[in-house]
Amino acid sequence: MVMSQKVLNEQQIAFYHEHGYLLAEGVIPRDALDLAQLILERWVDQTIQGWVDSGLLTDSLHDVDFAHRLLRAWDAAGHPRYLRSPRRDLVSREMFDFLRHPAVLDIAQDLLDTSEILAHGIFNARPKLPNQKWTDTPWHQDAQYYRDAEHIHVATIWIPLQDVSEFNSCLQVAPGQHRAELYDGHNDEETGFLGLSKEVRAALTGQSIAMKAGDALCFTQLTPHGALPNRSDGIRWSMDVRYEAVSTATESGKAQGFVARSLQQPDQVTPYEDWLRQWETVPAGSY
Ligand SMILES: O=C(O)CCC(=O)C(=O)O
Repeated sequence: MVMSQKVLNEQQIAFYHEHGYLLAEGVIPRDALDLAQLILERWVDQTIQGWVDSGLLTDSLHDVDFAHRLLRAWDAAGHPRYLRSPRRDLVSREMFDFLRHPAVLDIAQDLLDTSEILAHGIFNARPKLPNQKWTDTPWHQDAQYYRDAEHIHVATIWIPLQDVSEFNSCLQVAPGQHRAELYDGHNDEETGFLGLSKEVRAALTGQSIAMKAGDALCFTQLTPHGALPNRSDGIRWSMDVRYEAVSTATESGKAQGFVARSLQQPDQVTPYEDWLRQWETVPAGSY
C-alpha cells in the first residue's frame, strides 16, 4: 500500500496558486538529499574520468570534498566544457528512486491536488561553479522548454543540496507573473540558454529566495525565474524535478516520464525497467 501524507497546509497551497511559487521549508529529508548527492558524485566521477582519459588531467582528486572537487578538477583540466544540466547521464535506479521519493511526491500531490502523479521526463542536476557565466540560468518560464504545457499545470520542485543565498546562486522568482502569457523563447546571448526576451525581463521584479538544505522551492510552468551568479568559492548543487497530473499529462512530460504514484490504480505505477526502456533512444551525454 502506497502511503502519502499532506505536507503543505491550506495557506501554503493557496500562496502557491496566488503567487506562482512557494518556499516550503524543511520538507526534503536527509535521505533524499543523500541520494541526490550519491547520484551527483557518480556523475562527477564520470566527468572527471573523461578528462583523465582525454589527457586533460592526471589526478582525479578523489580526496576533495563534494563542494569543491569538480571545481578543482575543472580548473586543473583547463576549463573544458561539460554538461551544465546533466539528465541522460543521471538515469539510474537511484535517479528513479529520487524522482519518486515519497517526500517529494507528497509535495507534488499537494500542489497538483491529485494522488495520480506523473514524474515529468525533464529533470536536471545543476553543478554551478563560481563565477561561471555559462551556467548562470537566465530568466525563463519552464514551459518555454515544453510548450505543450502552456495550459497544463506542471509543478517544478527545485531542491538545493546546500544552503543558498544571493551569494551562492539562489533562485529569483517574479511573484504573481505566472498569470501572464507563455512568452516566446529567446536565446540568451551570454549563456545560450532559452529564456525571456530582454524587454519582458526588464519589466519583472525578481525576488531572491534564500533557502536551507532541506527546503524546496516550488513554482509553476509559467512562473518566470532565474538564478543569480555563484560568487562563493564552492559549487552550488541542486536538482530540479517536475510533476503533473496523470489525467492531463503532456506528451513532453510522458516522453521520458513515468507514473510515479497512483493511489487509485497502483498497478499503473511504472516499473523501473519500463522507465529505462524510454531512455534507450536518448544518447549518452545529451540532455
Ligand atoms: O538551478 C538553476 O540554476 C535553474 C533552475 C531552473 O531554472 C529550473 O529548475 O527550472
